[in-house]
Amino acid sequence: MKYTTLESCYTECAMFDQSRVETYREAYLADGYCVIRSLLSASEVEVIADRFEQIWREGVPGFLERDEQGQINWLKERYPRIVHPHRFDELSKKLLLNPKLLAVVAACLSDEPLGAQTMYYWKHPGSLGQALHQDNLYLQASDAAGCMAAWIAIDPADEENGCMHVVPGSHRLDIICPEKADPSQFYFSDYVAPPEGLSAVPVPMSPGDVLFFGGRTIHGSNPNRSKTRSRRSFICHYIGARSSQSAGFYNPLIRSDGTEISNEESDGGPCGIFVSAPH
Ligand SMILES: O=C(O)CCC(=O)C(=O)O
Repeated sequence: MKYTTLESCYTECAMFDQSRVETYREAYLADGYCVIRSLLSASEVEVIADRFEQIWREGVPGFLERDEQGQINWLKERYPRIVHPHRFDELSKKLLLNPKLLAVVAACLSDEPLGAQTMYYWKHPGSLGQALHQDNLYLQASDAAGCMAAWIAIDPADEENGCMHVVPGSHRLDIICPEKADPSQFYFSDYVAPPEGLSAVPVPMSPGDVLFFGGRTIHGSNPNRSKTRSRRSFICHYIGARSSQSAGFYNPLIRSDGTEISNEESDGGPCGIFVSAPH
């Protein structure tokens, strides 16, 4: 069956086994991340993929315009993503507030999750990767353990097309000040080297699998080296309601009922720079 809205897919939410949330939380607390296989159904994935193919084709007036060459302005050839689609796209906002994602994030954070950011990566063949980094350098949630991502695979993701890598155990570290990333491999300038004794592991995923990771967990991805396969993904970032401050770029934050609240703006990160850009 082909759905055209996420609402119709939500009936499949009933298949989500709430009793397993505690197991996911334990894995998250032990390693700094956990993967839930097939958390989103094939129908949900299809609705998301269709919507973003439409956005890619048509653009979004005021948010995603095409230039004279027909390129979408800030999506240059090797740049793989758009940021904050939930601010112009209702389906993306619904996905940010998807009850399955919120249930897992709430359990892992032991807090009410507030939606802070969405991103969609097309990561077409040849797109650059995103060097290893920690998200809370950018979100600056004042409760350092209180920010989290839900990374949803739209395509099969593996080492060839630039799947995610995470550094197990790095969630126990403080925020590390980044070095410069190699611009021939990564479109993002910051790079956090895993400290001695820790190393990055690839996380291959299938469509509908969701990778949850914390704001201090070191993670990133390599370039897409496939000649034919994109590595599409939808990503949600959350800040726990306990954090009264966070970076202004993520305001307004969105509660599960869709209402908006704004945190006090954080007055700077731990590395002596204030980064208000997306990461
Ligand atoms: O999808 C990727 O390649 C990187 C995503 C990421 O680093 C993030 O969501 O924080």
